Amino acid sequence: MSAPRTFRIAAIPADGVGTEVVAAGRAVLDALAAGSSGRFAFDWTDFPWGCGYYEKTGRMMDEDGLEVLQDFDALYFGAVGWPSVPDHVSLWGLRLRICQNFDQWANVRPVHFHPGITSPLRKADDTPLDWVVVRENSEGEYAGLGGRNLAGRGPGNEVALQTSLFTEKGCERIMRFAFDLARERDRKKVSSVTKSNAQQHGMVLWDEVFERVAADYPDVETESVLVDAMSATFVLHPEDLSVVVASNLNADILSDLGSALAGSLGLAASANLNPDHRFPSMFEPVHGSAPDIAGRGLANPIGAIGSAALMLDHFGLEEEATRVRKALDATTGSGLLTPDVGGTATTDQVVAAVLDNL
Ligand code: GGG
Repeated sequence: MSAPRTFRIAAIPADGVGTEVVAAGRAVLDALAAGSSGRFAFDWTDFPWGCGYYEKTGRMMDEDGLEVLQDFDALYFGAVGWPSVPDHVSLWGLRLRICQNFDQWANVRPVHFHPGITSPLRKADDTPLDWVVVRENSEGEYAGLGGRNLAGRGPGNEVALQTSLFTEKGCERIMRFAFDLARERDRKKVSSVTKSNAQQHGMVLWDEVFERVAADYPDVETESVLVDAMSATFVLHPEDLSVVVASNLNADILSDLGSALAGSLGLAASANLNPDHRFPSMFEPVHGSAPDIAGRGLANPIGAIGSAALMLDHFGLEEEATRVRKALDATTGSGLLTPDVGGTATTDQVVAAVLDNL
């Protein structure tokens, strides 16, 4: 038997339902490790960062937090945001700070349709629907460039500038990532999404790079679609989709649309990857902190558990990842659902069922 592998994971539940869903994913991972006959283990360290921490310290995370996180094999994140802290302060102070500092430039967001969950998209012939949004996660509209209060303008005349940054290297690496992913899927197709008719600098560069990269993947079908048209395709022809690659903002919006169409934002998993493996990658549900249901035991843990499955893939534990996904499908298929997807089950009941189905 080869030596057991211990994966060091930093748990950052952050705000609201983040605490409940990170605990859920952790229970599933710990159950797998307990049943692995010592093949692998998870060594967890908790970080109490987030809006509560900000209220006490004026910071969303410790000053040396990035240095500390650097030594982990992966980061498991909950959700950021709380009404007491402006959203741009909490987002930039924690989630984006981690993603950008660890160059987690590929954000993979599968849109998966679970059995037993009603979706407006299910076709009469039950065509299987399954696609992945690949979000450029390091630049674009989230470059953080711009400013306010330009000189010489008084109250009522303030001007704000928010600049997008598109680099040829940034575009190329996310596109190659999307093409490589498409090659692993049954449907070998990449849809590139921009608004390049209106955004005539950065997004035209994006289109040009896409065309150049596509030439290296003649076996993969391609299309370039404007984001408004792609939103309609998500609703009207989802069976045409396989891998959808888009800039930071467009992909964020499209992936929320995808998960809502699959039944709920609470279902969507994601991986913020540093594919170069120089820094830790971060796994988190797509959803936010949901202050309206936080602390009530009603959060849907499926997105967070699905994100834990993506972490298992990242660790090379693909068999275990598949077991988790099957357990999730078996759970939803049995009708045990949280209120966001039409059921009455609590978070804990869903977690118990997933553990039973493992
Ligand atoms: N778990 C994801 C999360 O906490 N999202 C909070 C949020 O507001 N995200 C905006 C973004 O990432 O663009």
